[in-house]
Amino acid sequence: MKYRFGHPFPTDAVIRKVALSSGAPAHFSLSREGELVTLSYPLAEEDAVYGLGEQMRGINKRGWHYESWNLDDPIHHEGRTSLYGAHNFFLVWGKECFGAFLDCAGRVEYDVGFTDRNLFTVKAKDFDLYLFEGDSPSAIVREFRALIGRSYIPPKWAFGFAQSRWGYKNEADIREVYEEYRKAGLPLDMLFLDIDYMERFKDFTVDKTRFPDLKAFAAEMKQKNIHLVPIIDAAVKVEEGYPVYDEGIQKGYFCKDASGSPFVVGVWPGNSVLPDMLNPAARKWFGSRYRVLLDMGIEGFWNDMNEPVLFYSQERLQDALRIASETKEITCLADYERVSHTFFGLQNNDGDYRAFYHETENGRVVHEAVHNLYGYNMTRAAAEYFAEYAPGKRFLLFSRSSCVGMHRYGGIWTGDNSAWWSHLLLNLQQLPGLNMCGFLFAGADLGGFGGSTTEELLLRWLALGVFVPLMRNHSNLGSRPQECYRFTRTDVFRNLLGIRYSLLPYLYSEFVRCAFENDMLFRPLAFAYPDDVRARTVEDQLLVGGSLMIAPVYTQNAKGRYVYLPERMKLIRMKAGDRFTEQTLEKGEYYIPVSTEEVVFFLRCGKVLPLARPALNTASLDDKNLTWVKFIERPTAFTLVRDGGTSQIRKEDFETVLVEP
Ligand code: MIG
Repeated sequence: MKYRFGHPFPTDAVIRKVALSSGAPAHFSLSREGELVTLSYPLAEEDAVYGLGEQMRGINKRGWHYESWNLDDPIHHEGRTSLYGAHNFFLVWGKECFGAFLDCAGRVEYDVGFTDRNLFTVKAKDFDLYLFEGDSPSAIVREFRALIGRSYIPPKWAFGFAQSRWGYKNEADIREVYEEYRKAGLPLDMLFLDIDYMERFKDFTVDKTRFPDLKAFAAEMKQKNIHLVPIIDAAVKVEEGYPVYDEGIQKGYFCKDASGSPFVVGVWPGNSVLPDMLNPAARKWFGSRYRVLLDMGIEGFWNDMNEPVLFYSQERLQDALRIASETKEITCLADYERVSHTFFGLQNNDGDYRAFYHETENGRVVHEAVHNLYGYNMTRAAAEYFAEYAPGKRFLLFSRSSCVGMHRYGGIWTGDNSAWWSHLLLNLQQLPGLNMCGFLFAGADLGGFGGSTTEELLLRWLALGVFVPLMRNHSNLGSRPQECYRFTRTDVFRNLLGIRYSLLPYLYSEFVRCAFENDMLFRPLAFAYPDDVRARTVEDQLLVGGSLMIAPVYTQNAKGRYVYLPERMKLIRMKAGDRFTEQTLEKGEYYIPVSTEEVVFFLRCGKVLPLARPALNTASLDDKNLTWVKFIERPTAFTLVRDGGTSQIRKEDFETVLVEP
């Protein structure tokens, strides 16, 4: 059922035509204040609310308030309400079971039992509301996903391990990381280039003093089975003579202020302009700029700063400077506050998001009304161009900012987390919400982006990361270096990374299956064991695909943890290689010892798990000779996907293997 409120801007999130229903939507009561619509739903004690994509605060979202307003938040602690993505799908489950999607380009506010524990409200203007009914959460998610289209599938090499850091500044740095990985026998598929590869942070340029011949370097690395993955930022430097700037200005492709002049903002390159990602011609043009790097043999990118981040707008900065210079003396606190606030308020200021415009197919639109579509359309720009550049080829592409709809074009990483134990748990808790919205290719910065990681935190984080599609160790400029060879127990890191490659045939096959069947790769226990009251509240364990349950350790100095088994399962312990030990456990609560040297997980009853020999990279992974871990009494089918990994997957690439007990 679909209902319209106000005049929604078309987001292209939905790929099917759905007729508008008449009358009032079920489940909610409605109220209006001007254009703002509030949907209210009374929560019963047993009601849980799932979804909202990458939002923080648990798998069950009840008990807090959230906002869909794409925002760069480098220190996202529990007190915050919005992150990088706008993922407006949720599912209410308790006395009834239904799903809702707000197809909305602007701000949406959720109060999920925050103000009143028993009341859930959603506030927005100009949106389409889709309601989904079904027997189970999984069925509802499937319905929603069918409506928004198939999830992006990256090339197979993108399921390998990636090392990244803001601070690798030239070819020598990248080479050194590669050499260290190789010397230590640590598996690796990708090395990331952060903004320092560019010439003064200018998109689609390469600093010749740092990377004299990126094309040759990329080819050499590819020979070694390493893909270089450069970053692209949203904003374009203002600089005459820089072709991307000149062309964009000449064609009128940058966002403009009310008077029609390009809107100037400060980001890494200094004064910059924002490509109008919502103008189809500008989007096409921006996408085609990736060609410079594609021609150098680059096959993967990450799109950053596309909320979009505004460190300042030129106008607001001038105001702040004026206020400061007019204040000759600070004689009272009020003077101080006036001056300091003008500066503190510069970044990502709401007023600035109201001060520039997009030229869309539907006319001129103020940015504020379509804010959440910016990163989505930057990524779409790239993906649409890749499809033209090399039809049928799969590229790696993921973005920091996103909105439902972008899941068809690329994956995401969850932005600037911190080297905190709580963010390891957050990583786990974000995954089901993301999967519900079609973001299957996702991951967090392993080890934590900001702050100082520790060997123990990184090892524990990797023990979760081995199950997550995007497995990337990434960290901030100036933070403690955290490449896997930086610590004392290199052999343990080697084993953990090796386990990732052993698990790859399973993960990859299940990922592809989930994309084709609109399934979730990561499910809360509640979804699989709906009648189990205990399972319905588990916030720190997940099902991974059809066969596995994981329960990672996420506290410091732990020697293990309590795990809830909602049914009989096999505990699998892997330390090195594709070797494992197994132990059958009945349904119940257990304290499971888990050292930092192993990956422990559970095989569900009636299921099988293929394991490959560990490999140094995906290219040398042998997915023909598999060992099967089994918990079955009769022959059981498993669907393997063993395609070449670089061209579009077809149904014919699915192989059903019958595994004997
Ligand atoms: O404002 O390019 O989230 O992954 O390393 C910081 C530098 C800009 C933010 C990204 C992070 C990246 C960093 N970027």
